Amino acid sequence: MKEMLAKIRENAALEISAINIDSEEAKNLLEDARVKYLGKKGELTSVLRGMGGLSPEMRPVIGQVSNEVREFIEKEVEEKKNLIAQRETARRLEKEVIDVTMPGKRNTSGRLHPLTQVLTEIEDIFIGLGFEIAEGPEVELDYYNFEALNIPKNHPARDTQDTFYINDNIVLRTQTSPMQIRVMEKTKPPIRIIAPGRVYRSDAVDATHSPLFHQIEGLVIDKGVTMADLKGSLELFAKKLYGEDAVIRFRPHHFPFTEPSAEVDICCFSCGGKGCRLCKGEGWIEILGAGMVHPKVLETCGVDPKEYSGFAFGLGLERIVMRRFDINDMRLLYENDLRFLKQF
Ligand code: 2NL
Repeated sequence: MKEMLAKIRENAALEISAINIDSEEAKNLLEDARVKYLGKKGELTSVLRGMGGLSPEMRPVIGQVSNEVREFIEKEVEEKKNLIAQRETARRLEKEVIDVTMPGKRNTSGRLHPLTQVLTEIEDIFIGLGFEIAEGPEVELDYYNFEALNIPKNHPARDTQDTFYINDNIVLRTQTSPMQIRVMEKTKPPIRIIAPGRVYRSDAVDATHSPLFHQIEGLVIDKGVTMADLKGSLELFAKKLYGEDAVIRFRPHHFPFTEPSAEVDICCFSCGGKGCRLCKGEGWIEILGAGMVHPKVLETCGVDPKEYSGFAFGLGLERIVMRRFDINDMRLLYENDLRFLKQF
């Protein structure tokens, strides 16, 4: 039995020392060896099982030898384990060496889309005037998009040529006014809001048209609001957006939801009114439509026109952005080509 134990000791020592600590499997091989010699079903255990047949004098002797062999193998395993761990650490450190002379990775920062830049600027101007921002559904009831705005059934805007219909009662909103109607319905004046967002028209895509574009509408309702408040507010807005020298004019116009209505032009900031390519020789550039909210619209929304009056306006974001950055094709604003967007 002593010889068997000596053989186990020798084999274990050989097997463990033969494990190549550089190899990927070193850890597994070592564990296999440990189980093979020291495990519950291992060689040492099976020798000890045979001790029943020994004479009482021999038992303690063999017991002691087998303990020594066990301790020896355990020590071998432990030492090999440490070697493998050391080697692993060394390998990792080698791999993770940082070459401080290498050029660094540049952190490129993004930026806001030109539409978002100008929208934020416009929102800030109106927030400064005490307006709140109202946002709402892009899929709207025909009622909010047309009916409540005094747009009659035969109005060209209601044609399927111009409007995307989901069904007879539901459309993709063609302006953000439906949001203003919703606010008027449930808010007691005074009301001061702007309603920015996506709107939809059934237009073919070209350099100046897109079936999806952005509009910002404003609405003010209070006691004693007049056309003078409308003019003053829009003049201030124009000066904030285009600079203190900005000059605007009001031209009579017609909208079903305002009375009186006007279109508002800014004196061409490129030629100063003489006429140039930007203003197409006109000297003036149209920037928005506006007017005093039609009494019928107020009534429909539960606001008493004898007690309250208000003004409203609407402007197209794309046109303002295109003129601001001299962009000649609207499609560029939606294609998300970074080579284009990086310029702004
Ligand atoms: C334009 C003209 C305008 C309005 C929008 C409005 C909204 C309500 C009541 C009355 Cl709830 N009016 N909005 C008023 C005048 C003009 O937009 O040319 N937009 C691009």
